[in-house]
Amino acid sequence: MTNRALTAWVEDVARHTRPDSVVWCDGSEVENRRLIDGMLADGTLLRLNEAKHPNSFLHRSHPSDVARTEHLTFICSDAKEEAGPNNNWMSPADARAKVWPLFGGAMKGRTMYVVPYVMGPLGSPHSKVGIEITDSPYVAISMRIMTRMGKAALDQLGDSADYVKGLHSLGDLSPERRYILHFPKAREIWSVGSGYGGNALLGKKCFALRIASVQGRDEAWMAEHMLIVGVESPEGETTYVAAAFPSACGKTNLAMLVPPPTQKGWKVWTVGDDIAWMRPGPDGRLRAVNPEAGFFGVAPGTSAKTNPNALAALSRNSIFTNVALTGDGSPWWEGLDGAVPERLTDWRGKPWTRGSGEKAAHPNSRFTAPAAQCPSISPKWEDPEGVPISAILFGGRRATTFPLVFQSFDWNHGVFVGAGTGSETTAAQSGAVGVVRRDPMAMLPFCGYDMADYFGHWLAMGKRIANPPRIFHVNWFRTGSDGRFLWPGFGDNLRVLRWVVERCRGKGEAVRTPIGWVPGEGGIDLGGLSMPAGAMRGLLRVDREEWKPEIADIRAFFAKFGARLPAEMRSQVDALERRFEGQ
Ligand code: GTP
Ligand code: SPV
Ligand code: MN
Repeated sequence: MTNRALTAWVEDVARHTRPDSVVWCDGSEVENRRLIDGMLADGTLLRLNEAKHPNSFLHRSHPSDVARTEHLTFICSDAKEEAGPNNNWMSPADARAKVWPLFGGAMKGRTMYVVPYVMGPLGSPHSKVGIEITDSPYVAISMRIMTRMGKAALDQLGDSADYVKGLHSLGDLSPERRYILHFPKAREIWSVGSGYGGNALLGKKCFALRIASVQGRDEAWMAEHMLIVGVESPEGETTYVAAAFPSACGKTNLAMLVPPPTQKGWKVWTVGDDIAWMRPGPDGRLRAVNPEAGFFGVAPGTSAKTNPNALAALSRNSIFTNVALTGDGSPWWEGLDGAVPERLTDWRGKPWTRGSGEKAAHPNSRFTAPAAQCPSISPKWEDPEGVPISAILFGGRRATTFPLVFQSFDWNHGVFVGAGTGSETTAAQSGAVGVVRRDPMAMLPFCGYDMADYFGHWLAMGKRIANPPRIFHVNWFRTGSDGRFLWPGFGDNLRVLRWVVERCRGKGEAVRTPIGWVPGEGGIDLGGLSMPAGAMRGLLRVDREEWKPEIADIRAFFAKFGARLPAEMRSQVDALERRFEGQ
């Protein structure tokens, strides 16, 4: 190691946090074994049934530490206005003064791991290096799955000072002393008091979205909460689609979609399931890479019926967090195939019986699995140039108002559609579940600066891309009067992707509505589906009465940004309202 600035920072942190020892992670198999053995010995990990789940482990996080905590997440830009009304803000000086003491002696009795990692394919012009210092071996082994971790990252970094510094300590795991801080100017992250997912695996939401969104703004690219898929037609033509849905709203599922048997010849290839880094390529198209190397996916609801590719991906070499455990040492969650076992150990480690009325797995329990193990992984998933994106989908969970799919009129209108997206909240963040909140581009919790400026960045990017992707909105979650989902979803979402692909190719039947282009009758292939009569009409309906309060809500949300909101966004709401009035 010849990177002096890096060693100096590590020494500085060690002097303050006082670990018993410091380990620089090389990412090797031997090192991984050693960390796992240590955690098996102290109970941080439990080995699963080796025959059924080779080299796989269960981790239970602290019961008060099971999801991202947005109210404890801060953007520490110099000025409050830079962070915007969408973020909590502390001045960098106040943040450092308040939180540095929490790291004081925090690693006493623990090992400090220095985890070098690359986000993006090794050596790709899209990729970036991060260093996470952590006292959690669970974080270290998770980073080995989720990123390109260890020696390769130090090699890529060399003596450069261009890396994102991440400092993480479990602290005492108290929510009272939990802070997730981002210093966009210093390209630095401090996280203390949590060992969970997006709070602790700093390469993911903290770097690849919050810090990277700022880098993207400064360097003319985009860091987005998006899956990336290739949709291959029977003729062998592959169209790449990126899609932004809020947390626990279907990205992993769409990324790994298995077409229904009636859709002969269609294939879907997984490039990424959570984050996309995108920049205009020399060919004038938007090129996207998946900065991650693994999936940190929602376990509940994952089954052979909904997502067989995820099940295959997590069949070995995987870590499970807060799932339930069967008598034979297998992971279990609500929605998994087969009969619900009579007895289980629940996510807290307590005995559970069927009929107890409680969930055995935490609703935000997750699997951590290597992307390379996914049967649908795209041959291009590590292409250093990225894949060319033809369509961007926005979406959310909406019981009403939003049709199954619609296409925007053009890029700027598409940006408005993304900016106006709302979704019912899920268990992926602490707080109430099922409440509609505006979640522009599924980035509300992840945009590292003022979202009004972020909308401006999107508008500006449209001008930089000679051949921009077409922009759509999808909603798999509209319900009928009985409260049930009208659309079968999952594999059948391919039918919607086909319409999207056709529209990108200048085909596909569509009807103009005030909100955009909606598939015409026969626009979506329903062959082999048995849907109740009228369901499709209900799914595609654009109802003026439903849209009135929606538009009012978008206006109220936009108003929070004051004069910073791009004028284009206001003209887009006005135009939408006028189109309804003109009906
Ligand atoms: P994060 O990892 O939190 O960013 O979430 P994600 O967007 O990857 O979410 P994921 O794909 O794991 O979806 C989680 C939830 O959405 C599960 O409860 C799924 O059952 C449900 N879901 C996904 N796709 C569909 C669909 O097409 N229809 C319906 N009804 N539910 C879906
Ligand atoms: C999300 O909440 O959007 C996730 C999980 O993908 S976490 O990594 O915890 O943010
Ligand atoms: Mn996510």
